[in-house]
Amino acid sequence: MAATQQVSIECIKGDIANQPDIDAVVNAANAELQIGGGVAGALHRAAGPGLGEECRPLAPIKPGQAVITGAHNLPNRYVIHCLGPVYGVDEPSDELLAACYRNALGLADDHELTSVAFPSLSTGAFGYPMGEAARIALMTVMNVSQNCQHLQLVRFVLFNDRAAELHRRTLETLQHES
Ligand code: AR6
Repeated sequence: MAATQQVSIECIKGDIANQPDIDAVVNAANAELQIGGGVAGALHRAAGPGLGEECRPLAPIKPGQAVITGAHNLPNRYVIHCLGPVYGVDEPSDELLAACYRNALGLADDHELTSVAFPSLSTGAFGYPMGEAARIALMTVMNVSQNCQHLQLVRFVLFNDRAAELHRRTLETLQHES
């Protein structure tokens, strides 16, 4: 078996639709994989209508699931669409949220991708408290990425300074705990 390599995890403030140095960006999708608000709005608008068309036969997906498509007019190679849990509705929310990150990284590694950018899944319209979501997201990425053969960089792209700082502090805490 090939040796796995150390994966860098970074947390930045930015727009998930504008990450040109990244192989695959992750969409906080709806079950129908069509344009929505927040991340799904930003990515589908930037990608153009071809993304919705490619998604149609892949839908619907279930909470925790991930599917991969081309990136159309986005400056990336792929989009990985994840349906996060609606907080307090899709249970167990923590396991379903972790499954999103695990399944997305599995698809990225299957496609031999070296870099993936995630938004903070489920923390907008789906109501997941960001502190809890950040811990689950970062812990899952730290664990799963150890078993990826190709991955070198995972970037969390957060919409404001407060969210970016929260993710950086959570990452530091988890790295000290491990
Ligand atoms: N770049 C990075 N982060 C963003 C961006 C952006 N361009 N836009 C919003 N965020 P959400 P969810 C942040 O609602 O909770 C959609 O309508 C945002 O501040 O996009 O998984 C879909 O159609 C928040 O912290 O995703 C679904 O129905 C986080 O990204 C539903 O909402 C996720 O917010 C999915 O809800």
